[in-house]
Amino acid sequence: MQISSATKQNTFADDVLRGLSATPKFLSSKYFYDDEGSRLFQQIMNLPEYYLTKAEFEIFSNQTGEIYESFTKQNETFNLIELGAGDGSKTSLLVDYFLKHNARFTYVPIDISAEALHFLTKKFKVQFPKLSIQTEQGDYFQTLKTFQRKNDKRKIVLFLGSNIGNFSQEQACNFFCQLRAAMNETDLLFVGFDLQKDPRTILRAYDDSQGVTAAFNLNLLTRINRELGANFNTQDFSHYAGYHPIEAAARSFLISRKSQTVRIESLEKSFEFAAWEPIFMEISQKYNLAMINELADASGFQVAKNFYDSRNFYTNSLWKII
Ligand code: AVJ
Repeated sequence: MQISSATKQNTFADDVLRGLSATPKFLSSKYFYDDEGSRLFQQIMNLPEYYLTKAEFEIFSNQTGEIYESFTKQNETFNLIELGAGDGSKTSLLVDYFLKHNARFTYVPIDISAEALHFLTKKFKVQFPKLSIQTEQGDYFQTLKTFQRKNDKRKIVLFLGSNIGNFSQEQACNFFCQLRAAMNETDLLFVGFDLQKDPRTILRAYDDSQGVTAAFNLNLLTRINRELGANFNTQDFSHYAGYHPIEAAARSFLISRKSQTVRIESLEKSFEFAAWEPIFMEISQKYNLAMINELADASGFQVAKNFYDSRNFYTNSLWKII
């Protein structure tokens, strides 16, 4: 997933410099997804502890018909737009059902990564030879606005996988306000939210027993080594995850196991780490219904319907414009 804005984009080097110069230090989770990071995230989605993907998949499998009916009543033509489509495995459940019910729509995946779009198109062309598909590469909001100008059909916008969790609540509000500005009166937004639940269940999802999440976090240091010429020794950092039940936020950190200096050649700078100093890596915000309603309201939307998995771990929330 990419956090993007309509204004000028910071580079990886800018963001690493800013984060490692700050107190406390931080790095952005949007940089987790290089090739190795994307592979590790696939592995996370298959972990027994990582319930999010399974819950959303359950909703899409068991309530496909209800979802379809809530999207369109009169079989009018629409664009099914997906922000940050990934491998499209959940969306393919919808697409399959829609095609079998003669829905008239074009699937429009939007992503920053041309490679991800290429991969997805190839897969969908084989799986769904009859599907009308139009990829749009670029920043979400910019791309949506341009799309809106050249296409007047109704838009149903998907933002799945609890990707919204990587934003603070304030960032999430800004994100939805910008989305709102690129949408019309009858358009719909379908968002995946991870819900509050037993804190132990949440913590296990971000601190798995096989250490895949640890490797996922540490991989960002390896990426900095490779792309910015740094000399992080990943053995000298350890992954630490926590869940704060009042803020309803899971957070992950890399902790410096000793006092050390790391050189980053392309920044022409060295960074000091005190023993046990943390780098804040990622937030995964959890929601309850009041928070979802408030967020919708604050960004110009209204919740039309929530779809839940059988354990009420997760919701796909359908929003209309107010
Ligand atoms: C892709 C943002 C939904 O926060 O649950 C998984 C990323 N990080 N394990 C999440 C992630 C650690 C994931 N999202």
